[in-house]
Formats: sequence, structure tokens, C-alpha cells
Amino acid sequence: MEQTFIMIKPDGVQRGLVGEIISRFEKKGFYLKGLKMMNVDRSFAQKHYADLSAKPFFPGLVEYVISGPVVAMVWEGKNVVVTGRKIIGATNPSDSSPGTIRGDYAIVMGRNVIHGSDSIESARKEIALWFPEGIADWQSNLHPWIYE
Ligand code: DAT
Ligand code: MG
Repeated sequence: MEQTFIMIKPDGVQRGLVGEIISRFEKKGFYLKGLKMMNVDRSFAQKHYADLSAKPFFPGLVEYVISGPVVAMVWEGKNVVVTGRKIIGATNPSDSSPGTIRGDYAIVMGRNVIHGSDSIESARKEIALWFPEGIADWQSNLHPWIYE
């Protein structure tokens, strides 16, 4: 089944939003397949955001992501990449709808609390980068209550 990479950024950790964020994905019916808290170094953050390296905000973005521990996760489910992005909300919290994570908990782009893969291909790359050791192999017994 489809998987996505979700990362709670340092501000989300510092602000005590880890449980709330996990809860939203969990209650939706997605399965948690990988989870760890970690500090990333500058070169790792640059690799994660390599596609944005030419952007003027890139240095600030890298400093932000390395400014404290993050929570890295893999979530699984039907259409989890696109639906995960909807749960997260628009990149700029000024445009994120209330009810989304960024819409409810963030104000500016440079402190927008959470990352989510933007395509199945980026999810594949990001999961490989963040979870080289692999992810958990388990199946939820609730499956028939979430999918028909
Ligand atoms: P997203 O995180 O919604 O996938 P992105 O991949 O385009 O957005 O950019 C990564 C992060 O970089 C984003 O979460 C916040 C920051 N960012 C993006 N565009 C920005 C901009 N124009 N000014 C400042 N920060 C920006
Ligand atoms: Mg992105």
C-alpha cells in the first residue's frame, strides 16, 4: 500500500504538538509504519531539501530544520501522499485552511510545523533517506473496519 514520509519539524516538537499530529493521522485510519525522534545535521537537511537548494530561503530552511530534534515518520494507506498533504495544509499557513495542521497551528512559512512528501516518488526517496534501516513490518487488525 502507498506510504508517505511525514516529519514534525523542530517547532512542532518544541511546542508539544507531536501527540496531536500523530493523533490526526492515526484517527484518519492511516497506519504508522516508522517513527523516530532525531537530530539531523546540516548536510542531511541539505540533502532532504536538495530540490530547493537554489531558493533564497534555502539557508534559513536548513537552519530551521537542524535547530532541534524532529520526529520522522512513515504513514501508510490508500492515497496517503495526497491526503497527508491535505491534512497538513498549504505551505504558507496564511493560506492553510482551519482544520489543517498548518491552518490550526502555524502562522509563517518558516515555522510551519510539519513536512509531508509531495508525491509518491518523493515519498520513496525520503523514506529511503530517513529510514535506511527500514521500517516496521506489521498489519493492523482494524483493516476491515477501515477499508471495504
Ligand atoms: P512544503 O513543505 O509545503 O512541501 P516546499 O517543499 O515548497 O513546501 O518548501 C519546503 C519548505 O520551505 C516549506 O515548508 C517552507 C519553506 N518555504 C517554501 N517556500 C518558501 C518561501 N517562498 N519563503 C520562505 N520559506 C519557504
Ligand atoms: Mg515540499
